Amino acid sequence: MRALVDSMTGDHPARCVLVASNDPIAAGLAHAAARGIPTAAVEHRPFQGDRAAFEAALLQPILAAAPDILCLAGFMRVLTPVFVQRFAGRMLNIHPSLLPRYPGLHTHQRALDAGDSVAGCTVHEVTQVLDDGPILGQATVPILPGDTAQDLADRVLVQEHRLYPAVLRRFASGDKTPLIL
Ligand code: NHR
Repeated sequence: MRALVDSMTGDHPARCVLVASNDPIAAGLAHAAARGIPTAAVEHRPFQGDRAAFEAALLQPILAAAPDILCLAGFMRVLTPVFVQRFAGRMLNIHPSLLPRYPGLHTHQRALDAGDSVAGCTVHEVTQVLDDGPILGQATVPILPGDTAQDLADRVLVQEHRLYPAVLRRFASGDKTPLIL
C-alpha cells in the first residue's frame, strides 16, 4: 500500500484519493494521513460474518472518494459478487504467488512443499472467483535451499513493492497487457 501511495507523484497518471482498511491500527492509515490522503477504517468484526453489511459500510467512504481504480493490498476479506461487480474491471489485487499456482492462503509454504525452484507475486484484476482474474503482471524470485516460508515471504515482498506500482502506472494509463518483471 505504502509503495503504491508513494509512487503516485509527478507524471504518474493517478493520485490516491483514499486509503481504507478493515483494521483501525493498520500502519498504512497513519502513513496516508501523514501525507494528507483521506483515510477510512471500517472494522469487519462488528458485522459478525455478515459480509454484505460490512461491505455496505466499507462502500460509503469509497463512494464519497469516487475512485476510478481500487487496489487491494493485504486486504484479507473475501469480497461478495455485489461488491466485485460494482468495480468490475477496475479493482486490482497483488497475490503472493505466481498465479494460477497457489490461489488462496499460505502460498509460500505451499510452494516450498511442492519443491518449486521459483516463486513470486502476481497483480490481477479482482473477479468473483478468488485470485482468478486477468493477470496484469508478475515478478519472480528464486527459491533457495533451506528457505523457510518467512524467508520466501520476505524475498517476494521486495518484488511486490516493485511490481504493484509498475502495474498500477500502466493500468491507470489504460495498458492492461501483462508486465513481466
Ligand atoms: N475477493 C474476491 N471476490 N476476489 C478476489 O480475487 C479477492 C477478494 C478478496 C481479497 C486478496 C486475496 C489474496 O491476495 C483478495 C482477492 C483473503 C482470502 C481469505 O480467504 C483469500 C484471498 C485473498 C485474501 N480470507 C478469509 C475470509 O474469510 C479470511 C482470512 C484471514 O483473515 O486470515 O474472508 O490472497
